[in-house]
Amino acid sequence: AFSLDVDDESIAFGTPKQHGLNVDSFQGNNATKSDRRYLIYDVNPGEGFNLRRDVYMRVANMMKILREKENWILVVPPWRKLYHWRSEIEQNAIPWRTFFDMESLNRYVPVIEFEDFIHETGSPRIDEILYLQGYAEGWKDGHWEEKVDARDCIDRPIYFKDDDGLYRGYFWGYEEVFAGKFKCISVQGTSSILAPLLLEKTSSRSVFVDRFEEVLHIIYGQKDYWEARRSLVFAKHLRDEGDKFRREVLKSDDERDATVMDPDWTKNQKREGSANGGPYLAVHMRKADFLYAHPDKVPSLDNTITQIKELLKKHNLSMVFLATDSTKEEYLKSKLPLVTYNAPKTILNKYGDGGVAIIDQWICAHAQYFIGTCESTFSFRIHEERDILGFRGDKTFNCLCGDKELGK
Ligand code: GFB
Repeated sequence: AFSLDVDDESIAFGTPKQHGLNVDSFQGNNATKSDRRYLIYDVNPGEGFNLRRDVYMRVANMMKILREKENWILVVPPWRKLYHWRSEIEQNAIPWRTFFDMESLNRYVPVIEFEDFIHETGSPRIDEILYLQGYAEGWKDGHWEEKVDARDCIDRPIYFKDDDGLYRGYFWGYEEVFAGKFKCISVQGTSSILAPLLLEKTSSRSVFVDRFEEVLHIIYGQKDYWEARRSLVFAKHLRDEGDKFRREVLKSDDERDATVMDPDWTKNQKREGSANGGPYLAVHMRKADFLYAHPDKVPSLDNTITQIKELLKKHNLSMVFLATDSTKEEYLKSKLPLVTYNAPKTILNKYGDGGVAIIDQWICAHAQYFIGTCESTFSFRIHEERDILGFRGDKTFNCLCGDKELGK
């Protein structure tokens, strides 16, 4: 059994507490608190964890533009229970520090938790909500252009006006929180299109942009994308747990595997091929709702086993690490030299299904060879992590063939 001694109770969720991170230390942030403006955001509740990480990068890159003009601080939304988090434990109002290293995020743009925002402004008030949506009429004449306009709400708003004229609704379980103004905004384009709106069209000090997934990346795959991505370092307690499993079960550690990283991500510039990885093949096998959403991408058990056997032989490996959201038993019966990470109760209770998933991703990211499930953002994020660690592309950007592609 693997257990981790975490003495910092504030990391765990359930009871929001101050984490004490000091945004004033953010490089270049010399301004006083009084000129701060706050950008709070959130994503459609139905979206999964790894798309949410992608949306964070879109927001962070827009923050760069805002900060060229004004002292904007990013407020990250507490994690509410996601559709894929099926364990029978309380998983609401989870702070970001449960999953991510806030100091690393702060090296890219200044970021605070929502509870810090309330603490800092001394009030549960959000000045204004902008609720993003598409255009009711769709694209005109099939012509796509970047645009943004205040419009009537297409769907019935999830926030409502109370008798005092204040907007109430779900604010991550904080019942005292309310907003002063609310507007629906139709938008088509990248997140930069929102900058003039925030800088010039509103003077609200705190603005909550909901449904941020409606806007796209500013320059996908370019320098800013990767900087924002690299700043999304997993929380140390999760990396430590993954490292412990690597060491004790997979004979894998950073010195041997050439995956030592500087704690400050801005100092890491890994050359492709510099990382060797641990002596195992890692497989991410996405199942559950993927079986219905992307049936062509999920191979049968037999075909998965055949592909794994071929890879073991080709790469001269004798151990398989399997990360999956399916029942692991069927694979364990497959007679493959296979191991899985089975989180002890202490870890699950403290970090939830989200934390356990990150540990799986971390272990996959350190394998000599990785193969994931096509189209899964869970696998995409592992690809990126390996890219950052310095793995070769051909040992990273792989996905299992579905039965159709194999002609079976
Ligand atoms: O992360 P995610 O958006 O990736 O959603 P996809 C999948 C979730 O399932 C993860 C769990 O965040 C985990 O909670 N999960 C999947 C796993 N694979 C593993 C694994 O190997 N280990 C562990 N511990 N957990 C999309 C969703 O998922 O799939 C969409 O974002 C939709 O909402 C679509 O459901 C069908 O991109 O794979």
